[in-house]
Amino acid sequence: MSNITLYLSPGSCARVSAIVLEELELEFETQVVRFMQGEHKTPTYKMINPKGKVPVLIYHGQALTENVAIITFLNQLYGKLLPPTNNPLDFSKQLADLCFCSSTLHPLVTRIRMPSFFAGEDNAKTVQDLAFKAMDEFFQLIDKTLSDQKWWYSDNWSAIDAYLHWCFWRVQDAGYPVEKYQHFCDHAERMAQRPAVKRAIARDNAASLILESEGLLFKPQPIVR
Ligand SMILES: N[C@@H](CCC(=O)N[C@@H](CS)C(=O)NCC(=O)O)C(=O)O
Repeated sequence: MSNITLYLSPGSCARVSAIVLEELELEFETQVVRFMQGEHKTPTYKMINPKGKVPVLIYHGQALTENVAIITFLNQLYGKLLPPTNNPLDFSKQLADLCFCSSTLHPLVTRIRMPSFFAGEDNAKTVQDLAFKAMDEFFQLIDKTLSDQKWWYSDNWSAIDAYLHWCFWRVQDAGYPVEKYQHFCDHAERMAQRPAVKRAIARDNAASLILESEGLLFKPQPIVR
């Protein structure tokens, strides 16, 4: 039995934590959370994560939630996930970039992917249209940053790239016009080539197969445009 377990639901932002664990080449188990059954809102699951969300990292028996916290924790232990620095301001800037992913991009990803969750079926398209519009500003910023560098931090791959990649993939899947952002598309291609990313996706796919076999795979209805 491994000392590290990641609670995930396929396609969810837990993929960000799966990618970084794979990048670190850590041995870990995955535990599939059945959203369609409301497993994440049960008292048993809430003993692990009272917020009723994935991801949860169980590290040597201790639970840690939030991608930003998981990434910074693992980086403190193993390095490699963020550019090394002892400078408090530089570290805080890295934290700001992680928070940009989790607090600015992620909520828009969710509104693009599952607008009816927030607004009901009748208003879903309006919410998605607004989220498309809001996302454009940030995708332009990311695209510009990546215009003359391979990764968010120049030549150095970091966990920010994993987070950006998940956001890209999620909105692409929901019909967002990612082709408008050529440098971000190139970044996605580079990410897809990384063995760690391939392994994380394989874990997600395995989890999807389990849920599909149980009739519990969540597939949001695409918005007709
Ligand atoms: N800020 C959190 C976000 C966690 C989150 O929203 N997870 C979603 C999946 S992407 C979830 O568990 N949703 C289930 C629900 O809210 O019912 C993080 O980065 O870990």
